[in-house]
Amino acid sequence: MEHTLVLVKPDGVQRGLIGEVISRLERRGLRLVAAKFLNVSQELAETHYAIHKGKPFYDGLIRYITSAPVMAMVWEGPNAVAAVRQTMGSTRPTEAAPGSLRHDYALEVGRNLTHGSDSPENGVKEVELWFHPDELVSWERSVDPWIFE
Ligand code: D4T
Repeated sequence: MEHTLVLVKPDGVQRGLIGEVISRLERRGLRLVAAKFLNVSQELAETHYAIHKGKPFYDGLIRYITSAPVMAMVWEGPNAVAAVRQTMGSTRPTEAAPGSLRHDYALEVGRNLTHGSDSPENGVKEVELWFHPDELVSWERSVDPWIFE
């Protein structure tokens, strides 16, 4: 089953939107695998956003993600990566589809509430970066056959 890393970023936590994010992912049918609430270290932030090093928004991005706690989660399901990104909406909130989280709750790219892995391969890498293997819970729901084909 495909895994994806989901972060409720500091703005989402401060604005009391952890429950809203979880609720929308549950409603979609995705299955929660792991969750933890943490302050992101400088080292973790730099590793997670290594691909953006050198870009004009990099320093602000690192300050933002380390500025307050985040809710880090692993969600699974068929096409979990694509499903989560669709539920979140485009990176730039003013380009996000109506009804998506970023459309409904955000205005600026540097305060876009959530993170979701951008490919199944990065999903695997990011889950390994943020979680120990023994933090992942393997379980079944009685409704799974009504959601997973
Ligand atoms: P994350 O990784 O936070 O889910 O964002 P996305 O996957 O949707 O988008 P991304 O990797 O392109 O950008 C990472 C992060 O950088 C911020 N950002 C991005 C920014 O502040 N200014 C910018 O111009 C861009 C492109 C927002 C998300």
